[in-house]
Amino acid sequence: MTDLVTFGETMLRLSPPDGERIESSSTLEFRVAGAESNVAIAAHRLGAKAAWASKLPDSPLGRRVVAGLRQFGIDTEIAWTDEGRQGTYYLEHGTEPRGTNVIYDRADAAVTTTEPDDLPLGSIRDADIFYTSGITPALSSTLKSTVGEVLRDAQATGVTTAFDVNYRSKLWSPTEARDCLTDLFPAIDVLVTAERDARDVLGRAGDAEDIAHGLADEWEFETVVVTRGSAGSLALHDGERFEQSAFDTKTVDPIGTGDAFVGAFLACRLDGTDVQTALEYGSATAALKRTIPGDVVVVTREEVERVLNSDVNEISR
Ligand code: KDG
Repeated sequence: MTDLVTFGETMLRLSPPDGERIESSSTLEFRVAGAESNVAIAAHRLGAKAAWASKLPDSPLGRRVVAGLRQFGIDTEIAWTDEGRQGTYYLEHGTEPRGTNVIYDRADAAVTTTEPDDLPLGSIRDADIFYTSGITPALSSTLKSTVGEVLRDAQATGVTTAFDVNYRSKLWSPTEARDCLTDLFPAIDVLVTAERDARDVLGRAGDAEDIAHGLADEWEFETVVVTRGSAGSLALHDGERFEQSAFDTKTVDPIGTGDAFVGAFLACRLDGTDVQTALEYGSATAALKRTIPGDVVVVTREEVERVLNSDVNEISR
């Protein structure tokens, strides 16, 4: 049995060397990257048995995605298709004062046509946690309804459903996102949201604690986690409040920090670890992610524990 099954799109990430422009670089580094597979990998690195499910084109590009993920030890459950393409994104790393530039080339990707029957519903029903994020329903109207159906089915069969708002402004507007996500909320047990998304997309006001209480009261989530970047994180679980600061880190590549946090948090919850400790592992894993190029947190549990047991600064204390 798999502890955690995640579902979403994983793309090929192409990026010029640090400092170089996409327009002029003659080399592009090639990696695989997607929020939900990033979460599966982070959870696996912390000890969970994790699988990622999706629909991919039966082509060298689709097979490259699977090969790129399997090297990290997760299982993949794929609906292969001859229709649709492999989504790609281009990433130009930011150098002050030039910001990071993300260009998506993911329209008509094979994943956008995923119906519930394309997914491994048996594995999802057998899992302890099913996870997806707000990126997935943003990709197509088919995915909006598939995500809702699969979340409801998983929850009805006793699986804990976990979801990160993960708002991406290049995919949809805040209003479109809010309307879609609030339809999904009744089918979600564990909600993760960046404080910024809670304000700008979900229309919440107040501090992180007000946000967590407001969401938990309105939608009856079992757990709400509000992430606050360098200000740390706050969780409300069954009415009890937990807080954790962020760890100081040298940032080499920030992409995937939130996914590393969520994957580690879920891995801890899967093995029965309490919420406070799960936040600590999430925070340390997120800090380590920022030191690693690529979207994926390639660490061991021992390395995470070394951060937890060291005197690395917790920057918001
Ligand atoms: O959370 C990191 C993701 O944003 C990145 O891996 C790419 O999945 C991705 C997306 O849709 O932006």
